[in-house]
Amino acid sequence: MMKILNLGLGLMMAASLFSCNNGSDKNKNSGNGALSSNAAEQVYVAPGEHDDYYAFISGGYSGNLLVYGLPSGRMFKEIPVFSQFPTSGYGYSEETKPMLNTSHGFIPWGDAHHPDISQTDGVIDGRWVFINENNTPRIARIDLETFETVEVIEVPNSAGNHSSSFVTENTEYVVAGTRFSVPIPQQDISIKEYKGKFKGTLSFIKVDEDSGNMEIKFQLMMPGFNYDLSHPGRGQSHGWFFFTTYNTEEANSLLEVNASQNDKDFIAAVNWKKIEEYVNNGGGEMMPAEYAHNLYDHNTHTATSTMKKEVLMVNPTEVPGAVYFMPTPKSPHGVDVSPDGQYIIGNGKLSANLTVHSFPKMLEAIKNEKFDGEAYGIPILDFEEILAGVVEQAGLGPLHSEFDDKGNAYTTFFISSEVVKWKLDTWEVVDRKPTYYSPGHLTIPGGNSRDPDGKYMFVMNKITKDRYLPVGPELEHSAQLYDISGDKMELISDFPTHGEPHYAAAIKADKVAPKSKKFYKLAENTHPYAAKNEGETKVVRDGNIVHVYMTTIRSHFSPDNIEGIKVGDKVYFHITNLEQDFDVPHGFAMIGQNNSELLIMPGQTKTSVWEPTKVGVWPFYCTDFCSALHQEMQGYIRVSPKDSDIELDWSLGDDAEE
Ligand code: RUQ
Ligand code: CUA
Repeated sequence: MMKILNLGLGLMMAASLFSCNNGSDKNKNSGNGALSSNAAEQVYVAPGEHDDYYAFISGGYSGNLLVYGLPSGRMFKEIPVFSQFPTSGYGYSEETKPMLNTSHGFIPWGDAHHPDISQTDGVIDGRWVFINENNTPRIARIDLETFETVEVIEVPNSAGNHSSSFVTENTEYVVAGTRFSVPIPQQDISIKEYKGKFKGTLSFIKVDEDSGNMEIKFQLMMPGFNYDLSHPGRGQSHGWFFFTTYNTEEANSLLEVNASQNDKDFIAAVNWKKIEEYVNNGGGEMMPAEYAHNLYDHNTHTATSTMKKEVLMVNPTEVPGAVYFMPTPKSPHGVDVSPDGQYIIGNGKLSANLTVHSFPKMLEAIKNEKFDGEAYGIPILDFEEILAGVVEQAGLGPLHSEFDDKGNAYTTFFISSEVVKWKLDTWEVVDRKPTYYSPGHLTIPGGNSRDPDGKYMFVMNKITKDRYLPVGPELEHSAQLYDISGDKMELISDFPTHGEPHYAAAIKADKVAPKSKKFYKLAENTHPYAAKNEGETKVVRDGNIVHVYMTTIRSHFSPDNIEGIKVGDKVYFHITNLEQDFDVPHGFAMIGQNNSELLIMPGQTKTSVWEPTKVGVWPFYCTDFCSALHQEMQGYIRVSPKDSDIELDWSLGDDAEE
């Protein structure tokens, strides 16, 4: 959570000029607000009916991605990304453990922030969602046919991977930027040597057009500022990427004071096309690095983790014309680009005004060398020369902006707790609505594209407020949904989200739902331990390693009786679900197993390990209610002492194999 409220007295006094809604006053529902039956109708999705939009909301410190429907605000799925997830066995099964591998070893948790949907021609296409992990820098890709995480790439030379993971308008790149600058390469030096010695990298990760596979194309070695957020240019500004910075003071302690000294920080404008060309012509230098690249295969149903050993580093001062700094007041947080690519909005989080830069003016200023000094060899553009306009007194503490299809922008204000609608080109405020809590991000479906949608907007909290029944010391996180189709925004509902929601991406349901996978074809299953029919099931011993090739079908396991397992064995249950129909997973849970259950989709094989420690006869069962005879879906394993000479034996019903 950001602690902006702790800032100087001046700001607090300024804040008091604005009405500060904190959610405790129920009478402040404005206009024909949330309690009217009209609003209820607008979010009512009748039983059995489907929502119009998918919303992919960050699960924040759960490390996961949450799938919601709009306008209902109903949650459909929690997709595990950076954290182990016992509901499906993600990060617990042998197949998915490699997804959480990093250069620091296996990491069971992550802090997810900004989902972004892939684009084609500047329009979101519903193929993949990318999301960043802030703590141990990583970017993940989620496949929107299976709604599963299929790739995770670690970002080396980075720390606090926050200005990530936003895509360019043809998904050429997914971009990541470091929030914390660090010594590069890492070394044992005094923290006091921060200034000048610590650096920040911006990473351009190439996305394969067909497979979606990611590969770090190059990293830019930037001055040791904090790179907070980023957004791609589009349309006329396609080929550029914009990153906000704070702490251009390069302080290494008490940043809340020391990083708020400069009146202006920068938005870094990066001409990635120019750097790409430089790199394609042999520019840049390979430097040693260690980072994991983890890839899940839908045929083997297995992830692999490859440790990469080097990365291409580019020094921006060696590529003339590639990087400029745009001075932007008051520690900008979000940077957002208008749908036509003309305006770059800097949300100065300690400011009451919004600064809007002009892309055409920026190009002019570059051409005419209208510079105002330089920082570490990077030209600083003259503020007045690139200014498109200022939205005056819009609110306090702007964080993020999104856009509709009618030339309006919407900005969240953390300190004055409101969302403000204003007009691009004229910069006039046309509407403001309280959000009842200190908001962070807001989302309009397609908002980060050339083609935003004008129907709904939702605002997500930073600091939780009492919108729901209390559930102990921490209140539940929340989003508020507004209808933005009219002149005035109308609050139509609240819905809870889980984990700090950070950002979300949303898309029309008909771009995703028709492609949603129904089951995996058994014929395409190339898992090395798959048993594709009950005849292929077996138990194989190799020293103290035992492989159980097991199948599931309504409503039994094959085999369901196993004898000859001994204390000290390491038993691998490889379970293939033989079902070939929509929505028939089976589960597997073994008593006393130091692991999670497995939930196995039709046609899939999953593996879990069990190391029995006690002699006896131990049951296992299916955890998913799969048929009227689900309770009968169970089995036994006999565990004998370590030195026992009981032979391996397995069977199912009358057709027992020997
Ligand atoms: S941000 S604290 Cu996306 Cu405004 Cu992360
Ligand atoms: Cu299979 Cu319950």
